[in-house]
Amino acid sequence: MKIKGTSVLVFVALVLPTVIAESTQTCRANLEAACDGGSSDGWDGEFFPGISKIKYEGPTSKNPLSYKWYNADEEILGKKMKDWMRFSVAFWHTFRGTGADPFGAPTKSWPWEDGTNSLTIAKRRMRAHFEFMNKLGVDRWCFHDRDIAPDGKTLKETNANLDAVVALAKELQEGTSIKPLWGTAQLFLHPRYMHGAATSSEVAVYAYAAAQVKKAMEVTQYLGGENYLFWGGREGYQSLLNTDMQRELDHMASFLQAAVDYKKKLGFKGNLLLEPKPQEPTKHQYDWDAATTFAFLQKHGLSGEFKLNIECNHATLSGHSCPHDLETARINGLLGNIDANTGDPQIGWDTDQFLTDIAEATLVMLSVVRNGGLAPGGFNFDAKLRRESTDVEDLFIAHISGMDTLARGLRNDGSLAELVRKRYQSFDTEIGAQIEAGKVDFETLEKKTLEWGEPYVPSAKQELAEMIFQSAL
Ligand code: XUL
Ligand code: CO
Repeated sequence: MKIKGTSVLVFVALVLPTVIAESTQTCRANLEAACDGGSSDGWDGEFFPGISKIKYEGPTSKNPLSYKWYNADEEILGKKMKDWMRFSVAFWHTFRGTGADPFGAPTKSWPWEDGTNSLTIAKRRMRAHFEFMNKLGVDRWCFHDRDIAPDGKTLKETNANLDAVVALAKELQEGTSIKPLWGTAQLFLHPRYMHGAATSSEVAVYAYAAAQVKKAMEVTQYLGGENYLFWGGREGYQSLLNTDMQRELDHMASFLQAAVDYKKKLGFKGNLLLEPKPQEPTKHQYDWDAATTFAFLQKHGLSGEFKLNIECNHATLSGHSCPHDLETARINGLLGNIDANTGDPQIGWDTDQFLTDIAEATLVMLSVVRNGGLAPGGFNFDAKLRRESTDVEDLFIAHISGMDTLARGLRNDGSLAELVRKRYQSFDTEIGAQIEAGKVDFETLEKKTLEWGEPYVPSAKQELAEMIFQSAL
């Protein structure tokens, strides 16, 4: 194995002795050298020929392969747009999405794929991913362990596969500002996780999941990942009849506590993130929404150790709006990351579409600005092309459109601060301040009411609020 720089070698030797398997040869980015144990990954030249680096051309541009609103280095509200946004490509959708659905076969046949899940193609795919990020001008990416490297016959073999692809990713990152926004372990695809991972009825599955998370945390740190994520896709139930809910939730808390402990052992500085979703694939997922997840963290003494990754389509599945869950997370000090996507108002499942609604983006950005940004989190495009979109350039267009929509949201001032301030001004009084400080008892309030008589109740001015908001778009 080849890693440049002695400090990296010393670091790996001291802190992560088992992260990278020995003697795994990595493919060079330029593919001149043979790789994959002696044979090249068989792809020469560019993966996206004819598409050059995407540039900012301004709102009047008609070029679909240009940014109209996202101007990375432009300052808005005291920060560069790229620092507000911290955009990330989701490896699983962009490079593993096939267009298959429960009724239909894959529709996408990207030229670099050969229909296998081999290590050779995993490496070739990783090189395509880096060319994509470089051309898009996005320097963060998110991955599941199993997206980027194939399962082996044993955990050891699987880890060795992962090490081989991670070594290539590390090499491709070198000399760039690219790094993972977060990594995660895929604890939902394999049949062993059918009853859950941390909440499985089987202790050996709990242990397997722990081993998988341990490794995923290590490689995330090794790649310079800024956060580590848990999405509990199968942590929930299909039927309460056969479920010991209390026991499962306690197991989940023990699992997350062990992750906190291991993070500290690793010296991993990023945030641990939990991603709420109400259901799908389970009937009920324990991390239902931001409020439920917050209550779980508090009950189990885990608050302060985790932030939330709010996904817009998950928020709407839980019966909220995306801005509702963002604000719930924010006011509780938990807003750590956003999985930027949207659902379809007529479809009741997680369609993971790129967000193109400017009003929604304006409200999303309002929460982000109020939060002072998302760092070390960012916006991960947990979004995929429609099944019917099958051109390679569609991958670019989808991301550009999602990025421009959020950039436009940042440029809009959707804040109705003055209107909201006025609405609550009756509390900007001596008695109001005492109430807010929790110092007024019922007897005092009864006395006040007898003195004041029937209260004056003004208009909420909702239509005015809507009018002002619309004119900001
Ligand atoms: C599933 C989902 C996941 C997580 C990562 O709905 O959002 O892709 O973001 O496991
Ligand atoms: Co997500």
